[in-house]
Amino acid sequence: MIVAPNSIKALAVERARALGAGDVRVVDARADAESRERMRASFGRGDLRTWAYDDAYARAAADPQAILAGARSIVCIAVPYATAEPARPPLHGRVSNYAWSPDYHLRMRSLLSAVAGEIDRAAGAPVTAIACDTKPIAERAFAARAGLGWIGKHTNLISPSLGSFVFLGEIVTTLAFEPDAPLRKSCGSCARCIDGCPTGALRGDYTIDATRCIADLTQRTDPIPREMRALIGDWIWGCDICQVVCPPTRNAGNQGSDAFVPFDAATAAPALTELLQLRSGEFKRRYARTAMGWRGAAVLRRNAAIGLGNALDRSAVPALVQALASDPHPMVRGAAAWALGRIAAPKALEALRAHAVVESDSGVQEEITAALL
Ligand code: B12
Ligand code: SF4
Ligand code: SF4
Repeated sequence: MIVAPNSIKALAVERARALGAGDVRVVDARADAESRERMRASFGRGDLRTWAYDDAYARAAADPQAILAGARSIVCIAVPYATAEPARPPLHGRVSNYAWSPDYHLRMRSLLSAVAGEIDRAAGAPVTAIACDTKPIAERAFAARAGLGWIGKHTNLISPSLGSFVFLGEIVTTLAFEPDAPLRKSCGSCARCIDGCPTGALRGDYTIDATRCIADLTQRTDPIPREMRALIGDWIWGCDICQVVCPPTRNAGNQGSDAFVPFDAATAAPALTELLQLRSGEFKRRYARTAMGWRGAAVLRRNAAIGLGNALDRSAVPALVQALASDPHPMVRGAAAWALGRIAAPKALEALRAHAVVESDSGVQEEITAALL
């Protein structure tokens, strides 16, 4: 060891802050039994049945040894990302603020790698592993234990100074850094996120039925359950409602750096009829660089159709009729059928009846039948 662990901790904190971290805290890397139990309960209830999470995941995510053998500390980092919402004209979709700028995974990875490199250099050996979003680690629970904030009733980590619009990232290390203390805070009697959630996903006991969450629904690669579609409103990727209404997050304001400003208005608030025609070339050009680029163009076209159905605007009928007639993906044709049934203008119903005769996919046929009921 070239430098004492706590001097390395100070170095890491300083470097992370210089690179855009809003807060940095350390927790010891003991397995977190509470987290494991809460995850097991959540998976047992089926709260995350759209994800391939199981008991083995819960065990790994609650124990940093799964990421780095010999782990003794975790440097938990919060990077604020809230920036001002661009103007959104009628019939334009709404994108969550985490997805309207360059993919945060890349930015977080570069920040975490730089800080981890600094730690390794000071230690004189590789002693770190980094994680952000994609690895099995209970990021919010460890961040809360490190004192970055508390887990709110909307289930996100809320920093008292930054709010909940923060990305979380971790540097797991075999070095023993002095841990920071957790905060003694909770949401108290506040219930704004629960009242504000349009789908009833939040139970009020700090748990969520993620299958009802718009963030989950808009990422699904199979048809969105019919009973959930009207609740999605104009969101075409993710949802921010429970955080926008959250007092500490409102008070924190927009603390995201320029790196999180929307690429352009068309990415952050796309015209729904144009999005309905999105093909893979344009998809790659516009969305591959964002955090909404991993599910493909058809998912976004499907979401545009749902948004148009919810807008209940007859001017969208021609675009939906075209999608019903010619979209190559049955899921998109099915969503267009639903939207036409919801708008229920004479031309919309006529197109549904005409298309029923030629549609070969049984799922789309079923959507047409339901739309005409
Ligand atoms: C799967 C996933 C989702 C799923 C499920 C979300 C969920 N609430 O579980 C869906 C697609 C719905 C989702 C949505 C979003 N996500 Co997401 N998601 C994840 C991911 C990959 C795994 C989360 C997971 O394992 N969930 C299962 C639950 C059971 O476990 P858990 O959340 O880890 O931990 C719970 C327990 O540990 C427990 N717990 C443990 N100890 C204690 C103690 C107390 C006192 C309490 C109350 C609870 C508690 O509470 C935690 C929260 O319920 C994480 C990255 C990661 N590896 O952690 C990002 C992550 C949680 N997501 C993130 C973001 C930004 C979002 C969205 C805001 C994006 C958006 N705007 O659309 C929304 C928020 C929706 C919401 N209200 O939660 C951030 C959250 C940042 C933050 N400030 O908390 C993360 C951490 C990614 C990152 N690296 O920044 N997400
Ligand atoms: S992100 Fe939206 S749908 Fe999901 S829990 Fe929050 S308010 Fe509800
Ligand atoms: S809105 Fe209120 S209850 Fe919900 S997370 Fe924020 S402070 Fe907690």
